[in-house]
Amino acid sequence: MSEAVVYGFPRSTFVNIVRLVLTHKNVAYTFEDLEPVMGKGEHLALHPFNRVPIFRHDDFTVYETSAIVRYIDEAFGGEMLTPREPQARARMSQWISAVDSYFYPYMIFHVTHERLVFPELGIASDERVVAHALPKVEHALGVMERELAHGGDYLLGSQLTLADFYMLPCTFAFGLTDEGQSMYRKLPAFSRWRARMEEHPTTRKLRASLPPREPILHAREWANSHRPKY
Ligand SMILES: N[C@@H](CCC(=O)N[C@@H](CS)C(=O)NCC(=O)O)C(=O)O
Repeated sequence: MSEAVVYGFPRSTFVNIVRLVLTHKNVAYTFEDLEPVMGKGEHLALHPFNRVPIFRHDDFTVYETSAIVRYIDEAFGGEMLTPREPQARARMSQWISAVDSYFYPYMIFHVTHERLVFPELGIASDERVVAHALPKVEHALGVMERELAHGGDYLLGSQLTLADFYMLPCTFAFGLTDEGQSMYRKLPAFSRWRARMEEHPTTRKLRASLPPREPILHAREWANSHRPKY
């Protein structure tokens, strides 16, 4: 029996992408909470760029979420989440890259950190960071709305792919902010996709297994190290 381990901290957007894919494919895995050692030697030995997730499968260790989920999809059984056809694969990769470049940085790194993560630690929001990010989020979600308005259930139309699970955790966390909720009300096709994904048995199963949301303690340091300056 092979061993699969996800290393990260529970509220991490990228960690939850990996956990959704493992859950969907019915892969048994253990979760190692790195919160107490984030940025320390034990963590950096697994991820030299000081991030999570890291995934270990027996003696093979890999970091970077897009590499991890592609590996999981190929290395384990269960429903394939990668299309066979080259153009559909390219479209899936396009969405994955778009999450990394155009959705996550503004929805999570900027707005969610300022609205949720920092206030939970007693650190005031920087309104300039939020104001800079919101038009970028609006643009990104508008692109997604137009794609989904063609009538498909998922980002690639009728097929659920890695791209949908890649997008979901960002839209979940941003949806906890007031700005997210008011933006979502103006996006009917996106909101239908979000409801479909949130109600998916895979999402429900993972959510039911997660601990209650606690403040991200090591994020106190992000106010110095990661916060954009405008
Ligand atoms: N390019 C990385 C990004 C991962 C990332 O930014 N993870 C965040 C959590 S969602 C993180 O590790 N933050 C920890 C920190 O910055 O201290 C990937 O795709 O895995």
